[in-house]
Amino acid sequence: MTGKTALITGATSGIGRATAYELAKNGLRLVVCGRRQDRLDSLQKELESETAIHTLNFDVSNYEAAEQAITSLPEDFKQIDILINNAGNAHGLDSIQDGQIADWHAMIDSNVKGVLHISKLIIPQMTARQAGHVINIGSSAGKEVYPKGNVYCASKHAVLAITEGMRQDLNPYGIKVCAINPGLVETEFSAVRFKGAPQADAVYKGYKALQAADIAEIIYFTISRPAHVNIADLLVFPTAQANSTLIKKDT
Ligand code: NDP
Ligand code: 8X3
Repeated sequence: MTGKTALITGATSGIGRATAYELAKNGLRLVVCGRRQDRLDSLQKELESETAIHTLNFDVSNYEAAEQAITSLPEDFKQIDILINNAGNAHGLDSIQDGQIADWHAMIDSNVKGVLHISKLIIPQMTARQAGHVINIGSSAGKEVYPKGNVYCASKHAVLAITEGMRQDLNPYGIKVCAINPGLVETEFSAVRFKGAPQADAVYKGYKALQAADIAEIIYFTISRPAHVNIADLLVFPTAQANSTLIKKDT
């Protein structure tokens, strides 16, 4: 793995940020992406003594901005060996009749179109080299639908469909494609979903949720398997969680 370059979207928080730390620790070079420049700057500062790191500030839902950012990569960061499509969020938790159009657009634009945009910009260099690894961060919400999850669940079902499509289309090129599908992970995810409202605090109370570092370790395990091994699809829950709605809480 040492010397390979990974591009991580959504590296300014949660799973993406923890993955940047885990991969840097294991000698991977990094291109880290997000929209919050102060966080990209601090990530660069914290990791630059450990590995070569380059930051890119763009919105994954904006194809032109993404293209400009990827094109701007300096020569020694242009080859991306591992693409981690992680950027995304839920926006709102509402019954279908009450959902906000702006929330639906945000989820489809970031979680679905964002994955397609960055994949379109990176995969052609992988097919040209006949090598590469794409990891899409799906969700347990891509495998089941829960009440009021409607559009978020649809976006993550789409991520799984895209992942399967990629695995088939990229099979002739020897490119590995994987979806990692977490259940509840304690990150800024719920603060974003509930727009900072107090409901967000309750989501991770009364049980031990997965931590971002748990998923980061799984991502490193996935990318560090031997050349002939592709972890194709992985579902991971906290022990307290059996499915999207069955969670064993202390009280
Ligand atoms: P966080 O809110 O902590 O992190 C989300 C990251 O995505 C941030 O770095 C944010 O960066 C980035 N991001 C969001 N939208 C965009 C956008 N339009 N353009 C560029 N960057 C964007 O949440 P998580 O770490 O939990 O989420 C990461 C992924 O994991 C998501 O795809 C989420 O759906 C998935 N997931 C999360 C689970 C959980 O329970 N937490 C469970 C299953 C899956 P910035 O704001 O700086 O742009
Ligand atoms: C995040 C997990 O259950 O909030 O994808 O949808 S959940």
